[in-house]
Formats: sequence, C-alpha cells, structure tokens
Amino acid sequence: MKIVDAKVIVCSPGRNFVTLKLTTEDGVHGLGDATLNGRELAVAAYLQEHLVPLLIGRDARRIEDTWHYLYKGAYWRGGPVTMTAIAAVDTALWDIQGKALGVPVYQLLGGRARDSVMVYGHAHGDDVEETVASVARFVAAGYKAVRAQSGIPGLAATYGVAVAHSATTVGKSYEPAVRGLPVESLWSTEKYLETVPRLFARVRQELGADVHLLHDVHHRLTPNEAARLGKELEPYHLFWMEDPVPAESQESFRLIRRHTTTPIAVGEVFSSIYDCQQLIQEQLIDYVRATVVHAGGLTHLRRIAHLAELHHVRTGCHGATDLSPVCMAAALHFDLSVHNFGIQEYLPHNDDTDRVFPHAYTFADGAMHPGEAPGLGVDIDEALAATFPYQRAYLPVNRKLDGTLHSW
Ligand code: KDG
Ligand code: MG
Repeated sequence: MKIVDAKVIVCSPGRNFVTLKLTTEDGVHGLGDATLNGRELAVAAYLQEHLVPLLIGRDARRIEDTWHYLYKGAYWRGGPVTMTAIAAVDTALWDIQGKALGVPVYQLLGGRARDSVMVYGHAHGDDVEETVASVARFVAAGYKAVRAQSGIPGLAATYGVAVAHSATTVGKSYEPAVRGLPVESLWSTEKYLETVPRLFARVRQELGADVHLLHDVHHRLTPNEAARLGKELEPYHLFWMEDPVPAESQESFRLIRRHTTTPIAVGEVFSSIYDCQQLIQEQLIDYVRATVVHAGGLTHLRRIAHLAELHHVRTGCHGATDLSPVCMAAALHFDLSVHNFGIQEYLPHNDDTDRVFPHAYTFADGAMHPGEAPGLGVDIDEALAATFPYQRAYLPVNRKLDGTLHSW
C-alpha cells in the first residue's frame, strides 16, 4: 500500500491550521494535524521540503518503522517543529490503516477501555462572580468538569478570559491567537495569588462538591509561589492545577510536590517523552497533558501514556481550538483506548472550522466519543479550506507591571 501523494494544506477558517493529507495507490487517504500555533509555516515547510520527498513510495502500513525513520533519520532529535511534523505523518498513517481495515482507529489501539471520554470545558468571566455564573452554566449544560479562569482586579486582560467572544457562553471558543503582531498583556503575581483562592471558594460554595474543577496557571509562577497556591486551593479539591511553573526544569516540581496535595497537570508544550520522563518517573505530577499533534503522534503519545501508567500518572490531552479537528479526533481515539485516561480538554471549534473538517466525533452529557467511522472519522473539504487563506498570527506576550517580559 504505497503512498503516492502527500499534500500540505494550510487554511485559516478563523485561525490557522496545517493539515497533511497522504494518499495511497489504492486511493485511501489519511489526515494528520500539523498545527503549531503562531509558528505554523515552519512545520508546513518542514513537511513540504523535508518529509514529503521521503514519504512518496513508502508502505503506508509501516507506521512504527516510519516513525523511527523520521525521528532517528533526521539526526537532529525532538523539538516542537520536528515532532509536530512527525505527528502529522503518524496520525495520517493510523487514519489510513483504520480506513484500509474498515475499523475506527481506537479498535487498532486495543479497543475501547471505557464507554466515552469525560471532557472539561472552559468557564471564565471578568471577575469572580461572573466566573461562578459561567461555571454554573457549564454544569447546567451537562459538563462534569469545568476549568475556571477569572479576570484579576487591577489587570486589564488575563489569560483564559476571552476578549473576542462573549466571556461566559457555553460552547463558545476561547481564541487566544491574534491576527497581526502579538498583543501584550500585563501580569501581577501578587494580584493573581490574591484572586484565585477566592474564586474557588465561591465556586464550591455555589456549586457544591460534585463538579470537577480545574485551573490553568499557564506557566506563570515560581515553584515556591505555586506551592503556596496549591496549598491554599487544597480545601476546594481541584481536579488539577495546570502548568504551575514553566517545565523546562522538571526538578522544580519537587518543591511544589513537597508542599501540596493539589493534583498537578503539565505538558501541553511537551514534544517528547524526554520532556516528562523525570516528572513521571518521580511521580512529580498527576496528569500529563501532551497530545497527538505536538508529541509525535499516536505512536509516541502511547509510549508516554504507557510510561505514565507505571507511575500512577494519568492522561489529560490538550484540546484547545488551535489544535484542529483532526487532532481532536485522534485524541478521542487515544482517550477511549488508553487505560490510564484522566480527562480530555474540549473547546468547540467555530462553525467555519467544523465545515472545513467534517467529523464523526460527538459530545453529549459532558463526554465525547470518536464515532464508529473507519479511520479517525474526520475529513477535510479542500475547496472550502482554500477559501480561508493563511493569515499571520501570534500568541500574546506577557509583561510584569514594570515592563519585564514574563511567560505568557
Ligand atoms: O496555543 C496555546 C494554547 O493552546 C494554550 O494557551 C491553551 O493553555 C491552554 C490550554 O490549557 O488549553
Ligand atoms: Mg494550558
């Protein structure tokens, strides 16, 4: 089953997506998401210039061999651009394999380990009370788990609080990529640490103990500050505190761990098992957030999950709207089949994106299912995609009140 065509499709139905489409001599095609938010064209060029020539003529069934051929064959290992490009190829090959055998991808991954996949939505508001009301709307809409992010008094814009969309509408996407040059936001650790415990006290007071609550610190604290936050949030029993510190230094998590039992999730920026090896093996985290598109595809993500399973770490795949429906579909097949699944992030895409990428996955009652279509169950309408050309976009940057550049 030789690959005879490999196409890199860049489109922007509201935000930029890079998609790899591989076609075999039998006319079967498979898709892989290759979107790296704010650096999209680097991956498109990596695929087009360096991987496409290697793919033509290869046997599409040799998924494992192709993964190692592209990883070890590059000599230069890892990094988000390389691993996103490899992920796209790997995902497309699993899609082809499923279609060729007439089964959904999750059946190739060992079959379903659960009936459906619990997801969390994003609640947010300009202040604590608005955010409490937003969480309540998600609960009323059937969500079992909700991430809560509130505006911070004294700061004009805060991570996780939408600007472009109505802040509290269930089902609306939070779209942080901004077309044009990066916007700058301001940050104060003191104001943030004062607000977040108050937010969760109010949410628990209004909504009780049943709903799973999550919060994303978005890499902004030091280990000691994160330890303080985790400790102050303990009475509110969070499902997780996400990305408390930048994770380049895996050792930082020891300090946080020593001080708090609030569960820790990390890894949406990870591109390989080596980014989280120590975190997992030393049980410094509870959830690993790596997902298909940025962590080398289903083949490599399964390796991460299997290592994690040995150390009581569960999965919590990144699922923001800058990951295309192709990634969402692949993540759902992974989630349904992997034993140590924890939760899946879910933000619905806008209508244009859903029309460009028709898909079989569904949401009901706070959970998702990848559907029973052969392969991933997602396609691309290339003619429609062509009507949404690429537009340069960047993620925001973040500065402290005195102007010092900080992590966004
Ligand atoms: O591209 C970056 C976004 O995907 C990220 O900022 C979203 O942190 C995020 C999350 O948890 O969804
Ligand atoms: Mg995050």
